Amino acid sequence: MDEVREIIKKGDNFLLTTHIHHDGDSVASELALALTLKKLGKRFHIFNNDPVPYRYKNFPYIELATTQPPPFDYEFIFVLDCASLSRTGKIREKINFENKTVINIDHHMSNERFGDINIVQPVSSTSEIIYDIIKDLVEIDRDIATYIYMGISTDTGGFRYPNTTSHSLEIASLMVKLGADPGKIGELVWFTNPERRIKLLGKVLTTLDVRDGVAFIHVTRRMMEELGANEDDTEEFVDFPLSIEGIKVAVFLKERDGGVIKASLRSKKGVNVEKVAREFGGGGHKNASGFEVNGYDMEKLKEVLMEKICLS
Ligand SMILES: [Mn+2]
Repeated sequence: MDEVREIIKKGDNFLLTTHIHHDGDSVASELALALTLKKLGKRFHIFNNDPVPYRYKNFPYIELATTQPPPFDYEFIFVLDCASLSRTGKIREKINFENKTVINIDHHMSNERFGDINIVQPVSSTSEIIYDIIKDLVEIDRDIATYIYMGISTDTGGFRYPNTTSHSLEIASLMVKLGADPGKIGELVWFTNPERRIKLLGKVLTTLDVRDGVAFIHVTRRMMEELGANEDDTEEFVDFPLSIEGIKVAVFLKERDGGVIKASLRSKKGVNVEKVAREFGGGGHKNASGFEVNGYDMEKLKEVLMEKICLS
């Protein structure tokens, strides 16, 4: 960590990126680091595969998270909240890694340690690690505090998931003291849904299929097209099947273009779904993982998953 702090102090050209299909923590860790670099008067640029999802659109300085290549040459590349370089999507092909120092900061234990410097810790969120890095570098203002709080609160499902620790809560508390507003952040993230999202949720919940402690839901391209919805609109849908009493694993299958199915897995009661995702070339955490496959229909994939999910 000291090494990264030295780089931030001494360096001047930083490129920041994160994983495809952002979530709160990926946006928050990028912006918290970017606003720190801004305070220090450094040159930086955020270059992402995807635009920022609607639910983060009213956060401060969110326009800094671009899908445009950097306008200057950079020396250091921060890859945040990203277990492998392929998870950056097209960014991996669009940026020049030659003679650059790659700094990999993540909390996924499946992380491939692809950086020149790797900071991989089993904490709630990448935002939590970013806090530990920047806390002595700058005075944390309200905007930075807002992002750190948002990243921790989204990756812990509003401080409800087992990855919530006293350290995450301590940082969250400190961020509130420094100006983060839990009610306002909660409203922006969880109570600013577009109508189409709730209509889509209604359709998706009709697909609920419970088999021996495993609950499946799915969404098809057609269901999304009918409502003008996109995949961002399905974020956290998987929490609904997981909320059923007695369910140990919830699986959300999303049909993507070209016959690809994206699977999101969540578990309770100590069941390890990271192992299952890894068998399909994916990854994540013990309680939350995901993967993509080609060549399966929903039914076949459910059957194969039932075999692989070991409810010990
Ligand atoms: Mn994360």
